[in-house]
Amino acid sequence: MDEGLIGVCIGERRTITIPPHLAYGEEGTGSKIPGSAVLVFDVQMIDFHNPSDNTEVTVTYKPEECDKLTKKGDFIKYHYNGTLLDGTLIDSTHSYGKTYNIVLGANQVVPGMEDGLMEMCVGEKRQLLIPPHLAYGERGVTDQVPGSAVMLFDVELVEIEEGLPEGYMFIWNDEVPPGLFAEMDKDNNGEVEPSEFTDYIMQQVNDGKGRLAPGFDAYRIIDNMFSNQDRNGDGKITEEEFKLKADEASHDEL
Ligand SMILES: [Ca+2]
Ligand SMILES: [Ca+2]
Repeated sequence: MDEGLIGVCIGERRTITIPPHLAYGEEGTGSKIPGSAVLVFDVQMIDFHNPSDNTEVTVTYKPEECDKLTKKGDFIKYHYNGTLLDGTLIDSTHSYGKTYNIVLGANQVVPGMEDGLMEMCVGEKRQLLIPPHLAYGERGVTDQVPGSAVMLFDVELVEIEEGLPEGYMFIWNDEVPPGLFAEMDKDNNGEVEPSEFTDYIMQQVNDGKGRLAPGFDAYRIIDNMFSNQDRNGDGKITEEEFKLKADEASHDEL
């Protein structure tokens, strides 16, 4: 059957005759196929795809000004309308009346969608033809997407919020303020408690002095930053711990 299907095109019908040594041999199989049987198949090719196929991107509208392009780590808002090749509607943001929002490159959508949304500018519209292995695979999605479905998405990029450099969850917009530890330790007890830490970081963000990675929960990021500084895990950061971490130049260092 493998050999009989090589070179067939979509829509084509073929009769494939398979001799026993390329089918079930002298033994046969089950109760229906006796030994040494010649098998004759009538086949019609409905559709096929190749695992090396990529997402096919067609730009359907490009704004005159199209300089700022999406990249990994950006928080983006977009509209989509997703159908099967025969036009069957799978899902559309327009039916919810709001955009779909993701961090690009964070595996929040199928790989083909992620590819199709890269290097796109606000206002741009594209049509994405996504092969099954970059969409919902051989299994599909129960009651929604059949197995091995090629997906067709119309997408429109609505907004980009620029992400941080890869690996960073917080960055300073300018120089790191001197006397940082003392500034964070509001009550001056020689330790930075979680609330002091959180207040300080949020203050920097609100004042435009620092930036958190967009599209993630701010308090979760700050919690992680705190744990990272609190070397011995006792729930507070001493000046000594703070210095040690700063020397290591970790990614979301202060
Ligand atoms: Ca304190
Ligand atoms: Ca500690």
